[in-house]
Formats: sequence, structure tokens, C-alpha cells
Amino acid sequence: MLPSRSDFPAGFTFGAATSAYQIEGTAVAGLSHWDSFAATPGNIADDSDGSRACDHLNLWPQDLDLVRDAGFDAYRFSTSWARVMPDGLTVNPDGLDFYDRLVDGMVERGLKPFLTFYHWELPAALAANGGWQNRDIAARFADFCTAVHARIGDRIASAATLNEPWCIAWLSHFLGHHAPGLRDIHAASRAMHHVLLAHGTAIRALRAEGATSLGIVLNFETCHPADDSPAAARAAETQDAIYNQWFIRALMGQGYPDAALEGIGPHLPDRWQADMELIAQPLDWLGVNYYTRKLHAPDPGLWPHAAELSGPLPKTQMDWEIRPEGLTEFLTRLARDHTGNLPLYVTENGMALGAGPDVTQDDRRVEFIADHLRATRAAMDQGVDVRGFFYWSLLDNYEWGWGYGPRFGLVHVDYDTMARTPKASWHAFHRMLRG
Ligand code: GCO
Repeated sequence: MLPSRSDFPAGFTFGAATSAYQIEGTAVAGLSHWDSFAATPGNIADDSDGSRACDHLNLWPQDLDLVRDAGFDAYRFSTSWARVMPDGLTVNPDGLDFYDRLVDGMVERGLKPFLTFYHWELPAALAANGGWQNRDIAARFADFCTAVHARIGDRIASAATLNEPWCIAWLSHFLGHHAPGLRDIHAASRAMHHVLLAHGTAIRALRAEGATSLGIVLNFETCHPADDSPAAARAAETQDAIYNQWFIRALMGQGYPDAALEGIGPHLPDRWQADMELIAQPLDWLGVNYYTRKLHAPDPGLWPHAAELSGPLPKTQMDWEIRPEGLTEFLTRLARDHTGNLPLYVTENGMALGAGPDVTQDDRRVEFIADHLRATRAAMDQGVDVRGFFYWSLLDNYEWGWGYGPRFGLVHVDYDTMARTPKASWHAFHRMLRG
């Protein structure tokens, strides 16, 4: 059973989250680097792509009904850059029309729109120009954000520039798991900086247009040493610096962490220090995505001298350990070390769970959500200003390199018929929120 709504303060926002490429279907959108990444053999577990996804482009009214009917206050969604600007530069009015209707649909249903401008569909034309490795991306991104804001900003409750810069830069350019699929420390280091420069440039441009309630969504993952050795402790510290400190420190004007600069510093663009002030724009809130922890063992190879190991805790369908206390730890640590009184939102938390013969049966997910809601409440009891919790995801959807296998949804999607079927977890939210 989920906690009750009255365990949280009045005005605490409960929501469900999705992203454009994962649910919309790409018809009439421009090509993005995800389309070419997915078209490359070996990149996606089931060789699938986002061309049909959940056909949200057509079925969005029933999807928004599901958000409203569960009793959620808010819906977190993203705008596809490739749909809004197919060549990365020129606005396609049809692309914006879609988001205009979608936001009207939220408002009509009494849902607060929580916008994320960028959840990873870089237009292919910009990717061909170096993408996040090219400093020019900062100005291009600010233009994209202001174009979206000009059309739908009047109805947006809250807007994040970027979703998960660690994934945009490190996972995609160093580990090679996401588009553009590079394994190159020079490219990765430049992306690690340019993604923040793009954020700061966009915030400044949006403020000049009068936008309010602006933030960014970062992901955090607990990094524990795999054993008691000093070398394992160092491996975990380095990973923590890259994953959990690089972005938040820069955003809060605290500079990049030394343990990460050791490997990344030599590859940063010249005069990167001069950008740090622009990166540290004042924010109205921070979004926190939290799923799991990883163990790190020393690796004699090249920097960062760390190898990821699988831990002993119970796991989700992604093979991710379930560790709810990590969410309390990050929320309290952020407030203590970085964000002070800045309002925090849990913008993503959720679990993948394979569908059994009865697709509505997901009691383990209900338990997972209950534990993470309690972990959020525990941080609030310690004085952290958490304003909301968004479940990832409303629907089963395209899980990037994993394809359509992992199912994160509160609502089951039959990918042949596109039928939506609420699971027990959707009903649990319904009982909690509609009482
Ligand atoms: C992310 C993204 C989502 C994922 C989700 C589950 O956190 O990687 O925001 O697009 O689907 O996190 O992996």
C-alpha cells in the first residue's frame, strides 16, 4: 500500500513523467541522433527505435486522461528539438502545434505542465556539426528553448532546461551507451562542459523573455566501494565526482570536483574557467532523478581506474539494485552540501518490471513506490524542502538502448494494438490521491 496523501504537506505535487522520444512516435519529426544511433546494428537490445513508440502523438488525449484519472496534480513531459526544429535551427510550426495542443490538454484536465525542454533528441543536423562537442550548441539550445517558451510558456507551471546531463555527456560520449555512441574522453569532456554552458545560456535567455520557475533535472546514483580497500574507496570517490558532483557543483558556483578534473581537465575546452559564472545562473528549483546504487572496484587500467560490479541487493528488470535509503541520502546531501534552501523535486523514480500473464499485476512496483515515497518523506522530516514526487513512467515505453523490453509504466502498453491497461500501481496511486 502507498502512504496516504495526508502524510505529505498540502500543495506537495504528485506527478507522472514521460519523455518525447520514448512515447510519441517520430512521424513528421525531423531526424535526431537517436534515430541514427538506433539504426546502427548492436546499439539497441531488440533492434527497435522510437518511430512508433506508444503512438502518443495520436493517443495523447487518452494518456492525459489516465494522468488526471489517477489523481495526479502534474505531468512531466519533454519537447523534441527535432520535432520543433527539424534542421536544428528553423522552427517547424506543426511541431510546436502539437505541444500547444498537448499543453492545452493538460490545462483543460487541471494538470500542471512540468516541461523539460531537452530529453535527448538532438537534431541530426546539429549532431553532424559536432553536437554537444561543439561550443555553438549553447546558443542553438538557447534559441530552441526560447522558441518553445514563446509558444507554450504562458501555460507552463515549471520548466527544466535539460534532463540528466550525465547521460547527455558521459553515458553517450564516454561509455558509448546512448547516442551518439562515442567512447572518446576528449569528446566526453567537452560535452560535460558544453551541456552546462548550454544550460546557463538558455536560463539567461529564458529569464530575458520573462520565464519563471526554471530549473534543471540531474540524475544521482549511489557510488559505493566494492570492498574495504583504499583503492576501491578511491574508485567509488572518482565515480561519485563524475556522476554526482560535476554538474551540481558547477551549477551552484562551487567549481568542478578535483577527482573528476584529474581525467577530464586536460580535455576541457580552452578558457573553460571563464564560463563558470554563466553556468551558475540562479535557479528556482532542482529536479532529482534517483533509481539505484552501483558498486565500484579498482581497475588497473586507464583513468578513472574503476570497474562497476553488480551488488547483492534485490534488483529490478534493469538489473538495478533497489535501495530506497539512497534517495533520502541524496536529498539530504544535496541540501547540506550544495543547494541549501533551494526547493527540490523528485522528478524521476521508478522500477522496470516484466509483465506476467496478468499485465495488471505489479505489486512489487507498488512496494517500490511506497518505499521511495517514505524515503522522500524521511528527507523532508530532516528539514529538506522537497516539493513534489514524479513517478517514472506513466506508460511502458522505449527504454533507449534496452528497447521495448523493460516496462517502467503504471500503465501497460500492448505494442501491437497500442491498448493501454492501468496496472495495480496506477490503481494504488488512484486510491492514494483520489482517496
Ligand atoms: C533516465 C531518463 C528516462 C529513463 C528512465 C529509466 O533517467 O535515464 O530520464 O528517459 O527512461 O530513467 O531508465
